[in-house]
Amino acid sequence: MQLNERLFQLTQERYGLSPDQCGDQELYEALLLLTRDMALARPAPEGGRKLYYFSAEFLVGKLLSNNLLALGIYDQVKAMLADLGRDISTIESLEPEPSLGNGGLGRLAACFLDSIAALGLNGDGVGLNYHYGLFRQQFKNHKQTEHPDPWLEKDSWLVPTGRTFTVPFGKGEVKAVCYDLPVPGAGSGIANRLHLFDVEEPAAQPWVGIDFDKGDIAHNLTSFLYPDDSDEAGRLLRVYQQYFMVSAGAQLILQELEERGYALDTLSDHVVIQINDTHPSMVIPELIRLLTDRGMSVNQAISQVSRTCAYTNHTILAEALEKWPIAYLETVAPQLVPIIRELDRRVKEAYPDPKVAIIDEQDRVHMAHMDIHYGFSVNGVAALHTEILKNSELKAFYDLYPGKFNNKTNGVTFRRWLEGCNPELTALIDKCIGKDWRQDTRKLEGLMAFTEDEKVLEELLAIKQTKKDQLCRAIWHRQGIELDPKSVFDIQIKRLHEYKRQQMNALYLIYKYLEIKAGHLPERPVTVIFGAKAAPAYVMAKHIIHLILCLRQLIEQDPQVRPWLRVAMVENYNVTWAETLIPACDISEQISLASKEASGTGNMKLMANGAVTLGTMDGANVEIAQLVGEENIYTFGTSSEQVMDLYAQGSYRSLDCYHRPQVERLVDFLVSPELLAVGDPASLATLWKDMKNKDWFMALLDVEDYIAAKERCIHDYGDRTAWAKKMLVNIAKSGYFSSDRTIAQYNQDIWHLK
Ligand code: 26Q
Repeated sequence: MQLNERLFQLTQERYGLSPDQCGDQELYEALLLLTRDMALARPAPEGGRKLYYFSAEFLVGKLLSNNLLALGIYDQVKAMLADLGRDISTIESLEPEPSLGNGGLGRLAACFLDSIAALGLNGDGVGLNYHYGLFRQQFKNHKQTEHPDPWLEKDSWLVPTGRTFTVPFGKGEVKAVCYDLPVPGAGSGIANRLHLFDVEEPAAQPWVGIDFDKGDIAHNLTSFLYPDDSDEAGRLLRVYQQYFMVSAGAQLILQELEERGYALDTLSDHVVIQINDTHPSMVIPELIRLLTDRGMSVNQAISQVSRTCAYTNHTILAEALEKWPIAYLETVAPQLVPIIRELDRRVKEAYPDPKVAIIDEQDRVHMAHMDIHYGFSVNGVAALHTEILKNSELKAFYDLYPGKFNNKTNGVTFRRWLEGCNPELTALIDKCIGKDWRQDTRKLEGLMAFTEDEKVLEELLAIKQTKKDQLCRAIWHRQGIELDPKSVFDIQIKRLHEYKRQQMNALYLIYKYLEIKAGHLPERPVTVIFGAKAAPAYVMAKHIIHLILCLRQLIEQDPQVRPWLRVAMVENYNVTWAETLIPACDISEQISLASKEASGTGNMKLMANGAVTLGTMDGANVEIAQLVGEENIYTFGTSSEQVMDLYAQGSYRSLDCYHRPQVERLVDFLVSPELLAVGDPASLATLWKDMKNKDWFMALLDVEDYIAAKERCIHDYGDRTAWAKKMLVNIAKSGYFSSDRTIAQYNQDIWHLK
């Protein structure tokens, strides 16, 4: 059936209207169903081993245009809508964004599903269907407030599968219901699935302060995505969620194994499980439990599971490494405790070093340790990160199992992060080098032939201007903030965390403000744009948001400063915002304290859209620098080795840095009369004291170097041809960071799917 016939049929059935009589909302709903059914009708990949990608987060973003592109019908649908006098982007804007993730790790899982399907590989996602995704952020009185985000609508991408599993908790059973979201692969003709588990009867009115008796869990388990990567509250709920996800997921795996006609003792020949950070680590003891329940010996079950599970580490921040008190597990899943104790006993027998124990002296279970001992692969997410794991954080394990450790530098899907969000740039690339780069993004290197082509460089600058104009309109439309599209756009978009050092960027704003007030006008106007959510309980992160919003007001209300320096913070930064911000960026801020950012993936998306990186030698920035060469990136700051030495020796003294004359005046501005007049004195004073006396992530150590590098960057922007060349080199070299490459490497080295 033709697409327009199918659309006609759908709108008739649902609303008794023809498409041209429909409103935008009806058209959106009909298109959603049309697209979903086409994706569902695609076959699964054939045979071979099957991957299950277990993740507590899948930050998929809006799916309509993504899926239309994957199905190869985007242009057709766009034209069909145009014939009806409708604009596809208006229709797309009606889709709610499923915010089933916090940040990098969740978005990576979504890019991976996209690439697995595009490569035609047999791999499904396993996660949870949170009814409220990450909170919606608002700003009130220059402070973040959090609001529930009920993203689920009657019609959505999720389809009921009829599959249910019983999950046994300490306080009784809860039924897990499996919903599937189809994941069509671009160019591969197949579709995989994202399996999202839910409780049978979700609470209509979710409880916020949950008391963990059985009734609450049965109704509230999937109510909220745990929005926190910092605090201790809600930890027990987190463990319930994790066990629910892995138990249902493990049962699904064994059911599918049986359906495919394979015996249990061939599990590792037919299945591989990738554990996305430690949130799904309980899948190891759970699978051992399920296998032994089905009659397998303990030894054989351990051996099968150990050859099936592989673990990815995403962080070395101590506070993010999960260690659950065994008492929590006794409450949530007592049946796992003897299994974990046995796994720990075997480890202690073989390796007496307490550093590698699963259960420590304080009776806490180290999830990562379990993954490393009882998985066959351990990978970091960028070259530097993996080296740090091997030589420092996980050295004791690397000494035991050197063969298990491997690097898989992250990547992003260029279908969403270039073709989808930047059709203008895509068209220019196609015009220069043809369309083959879609299949192999390393072919973008072909753009290197155009670095002296003035016409191409001019077109590139014009496209950047178009995207900046579009961003200005979006910020005006959504927040009533007017920006100067001709200024330099300096953008920092990522979760708010002290190690990412948004506070150092704020110190730059203070520097610039004071310079302008002193009559030293900059060479050109600069706009600094932030997008960031702070975990609700992460107090210092909220103080930093407050500081940025106060600086914005101060600068905005000053007619002397405003023409030269503008600040904006987008409200509720999410995937959809990123799609507008990334193509419009001139300077990409990647300024984490070296050694702390495992990889970063925003850095890759920004580079592919022609932004020039201003960054530390951290995470994947190191690989970006290697690829583009020093003329095409601005690096600064203390090296990761030096930073790790400072921590090891406990020798960083923020006060010493504070007393440098240039630094002191910037930090003290936090408690200046000007700023206190617009902000909350207590909040500003707390941040001031912390920066001066603690500064755990060493913003003051690098701030002078940072300011100098940023000033160089803004100066160099003035030579438009030279800058356009830097942009083009960045785009040309970005192909390495496609998640298609990352996934091909996972498959080659770890999964062996086909
Ligand atoms: C841990 C314990 C208790 C509660 C929550 C958590 C928790 C939740 C989320 C710990 C970590 C996260 C998220 C981590 C994350 O997003 N890491 C990022 O992963 C990206 C993909 O690999 C990297 O690019 C980033 O560098 C890394 O910060």
